[in-house]
Amino acid sequence: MTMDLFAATGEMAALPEILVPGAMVLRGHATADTAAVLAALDGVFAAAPFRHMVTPGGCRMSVAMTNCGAYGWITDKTGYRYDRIDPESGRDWPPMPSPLLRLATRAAAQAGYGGFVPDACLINRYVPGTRLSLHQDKDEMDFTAPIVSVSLGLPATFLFGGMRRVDAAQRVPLWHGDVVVWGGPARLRYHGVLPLKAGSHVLLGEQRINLTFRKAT
Ligand code: MD3
Ligand code: FE
Repeated sequence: MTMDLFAATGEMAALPEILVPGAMVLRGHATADTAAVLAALDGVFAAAPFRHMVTPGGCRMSVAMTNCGAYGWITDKTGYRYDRIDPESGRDWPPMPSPLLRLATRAAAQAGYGGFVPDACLINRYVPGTRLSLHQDKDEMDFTAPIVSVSLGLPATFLFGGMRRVDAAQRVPLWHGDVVVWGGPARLRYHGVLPLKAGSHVLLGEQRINLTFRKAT
């Protein structure tokens, strides 16, 4: 008798890919969580709708953003920061739904960061043409904590640079369900996202949603 070892899920778990020391791609790690995550996000989007924030330089960001968790990342004319209050509603950000928190802690543990407890989840929405220019994530208090990112919907090309803006960047394709854990020596690298290509995803339509789980405080 020939056993089908992969019959239970219909897919093989890919081995974690190490991009650079500290950066690990878990291909498809969130795929099985898609339905629970999207259902939980509906509640977040109802309480804290996507908005286009303004950079300190006065530019409207093409990426639409919102947050859940105790803290949310915001930018306005006065600067970038984490805040407990959504400036659009004047209320707390919606709490981080359990399926999201569980996904983030599970992925972090798999990448070697047991005990990661995010207190912020920034949610980015890209439509075709939207990009995110090269930047560092350095508004958090504790750079020993990793950042966990979850990609949903249309694929994107992620740019992963070095410690200086001018350092050459490698291109990494990210697909629906991919999870990346960025910690250790990768935590302060420059990174960005190339303009999203047109397309339609079976579940999310003409958009990409990226969740980044962070320890803000
Ligand atoms: C590498 N978001 O929200 S996630 C961001 O796809 C952000 O929306 C991108 O960059 C997106 O700040 C990329 C991957 C990511 C997130 C944080 C990092 C990569 C990182 C922090 C350090 C190094
Ligand atoms: Fe970033």
